[in-house]
Amino acid sequence: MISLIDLRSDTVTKPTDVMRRAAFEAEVGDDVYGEDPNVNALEQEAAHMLGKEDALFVTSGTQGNQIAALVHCQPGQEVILEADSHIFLYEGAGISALAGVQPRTIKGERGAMNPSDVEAAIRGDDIHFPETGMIAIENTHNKAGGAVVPLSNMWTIHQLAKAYDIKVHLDGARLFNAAVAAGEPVSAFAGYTDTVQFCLSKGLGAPAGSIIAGSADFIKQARKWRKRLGGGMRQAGILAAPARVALRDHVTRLADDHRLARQLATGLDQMTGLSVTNQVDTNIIMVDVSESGLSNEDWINGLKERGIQVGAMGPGVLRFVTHLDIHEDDIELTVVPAIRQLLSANGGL
Ligand code: TLP
Repeated sequence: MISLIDLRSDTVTKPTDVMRRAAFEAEVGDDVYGEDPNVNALEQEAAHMLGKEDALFVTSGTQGNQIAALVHCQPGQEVILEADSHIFLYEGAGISALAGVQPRTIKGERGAMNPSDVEAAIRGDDIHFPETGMIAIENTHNKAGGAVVPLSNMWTIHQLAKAYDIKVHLDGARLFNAAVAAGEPVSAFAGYTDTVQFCLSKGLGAPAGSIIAGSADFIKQARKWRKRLGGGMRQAGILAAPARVALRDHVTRLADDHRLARQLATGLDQMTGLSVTNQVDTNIIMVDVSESGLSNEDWINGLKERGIQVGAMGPGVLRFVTHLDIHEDDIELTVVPAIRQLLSANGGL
C-alpha cells in the first residue's frame, strides 16, 4: 500500500520504532489502582516539566479540557474563552453537556484575547448573572493557524483572574510547539495558568493520550472525574511508555516541523490563486483557496489523487500541518509540485 503524505493534522503520526519497542517492553500494572509504573513515571515527568504539583494521564485533549471545566466550575456558571477556540468549536459543546456551564466567547487577535475584553466579560454579583467559573486560553491557537499566544498576554489574564478569584485553564494541545517557537520552557506558559492540558498525540508523536496538570488537590478531583468519564485505562503503560519516549526525544525536533511549515508556506504563497492567511509561528498553515477556481472538495480530492491529504478549516480554507512523519523531500518533491500541477491542470498559476 502506498502511504499518502498526510498533512491533515499532527494527530496522524505513527509511533516510531523506538516507541513501539518501548510499548512492547513496557512493565505495566493497573493504573486505576495507581500501579502502572510507566503511567506514574509519565505523570511525574510531565508535572516536573510543567512546574506543577501533579499530573494525570488522560485519554485525549478533549477529555483533559472537559475535566478542567468539571473541576473548576459548578453547573450554571460561565466559561470565558476565545471565539475560535477548540473547546468552543470542536468539543461537542462538552462543557455545557457535561459541566453544565455556558460559554462566553471573546474574539481574539491571533488567538490572544484582549485582557480588557476578558475583564469586561467577568460577571458582577447580580442575581440575574451566571458566575464566571473559568477562563480558558488556547496555546498554540489552532484556528489562528498555530499562533503562539504571547506569555505577556497570558500573564496579564492570569493576574486579572487571580484578582477575581477565577481559575485559568490552558488548552495547550500544542503547548510544546508554542514553547519551542518562543524559546521558552513549557513551565513558563504553565506558570501563568492554574491548570494545563497538553496532547502527547499531536506534534510529540505519541499514539494516544494527553496530560492534565495542576495542584495536587486539582489532580485528586480530576482523577475522580476521569474515572466517572470512563477514562480509567488499567494497563495504560502500553501507551505511557511511548509517550515518555515522545517527551524525551521529540520536543526539540518540533523546530524542524516549524521550519518545514514556513518553507511550505512560502512556496504556497507564491502561487497565483493561493494565499497563506496566517503568520506561520509553528506547524500549521492556513491557505485561502477561494481565488483558485477550485472548491475545497476539488482540492482535497485532487491532492489525494496525487498522494497528499489535507483538510478543510472553513469555507475556502485548507489546513496543512507538518509533523514527525513529514520530511523535507515530501514537501519539495511531492507536495509543492502536486499543488502546482493541480493549479495548472485547472488553468491556474
Ligand atoms: N485538534 C484536532 C481536531 O479536533 C480539530 C486537530 O486536528 O487539530 N485542543 C486543541 C487546540 C486541539 O487542536 C485539539 C485537537 C484538542 C484540544 C483535542 O484533542 P483530542 O483530539 O486529543 O481530543
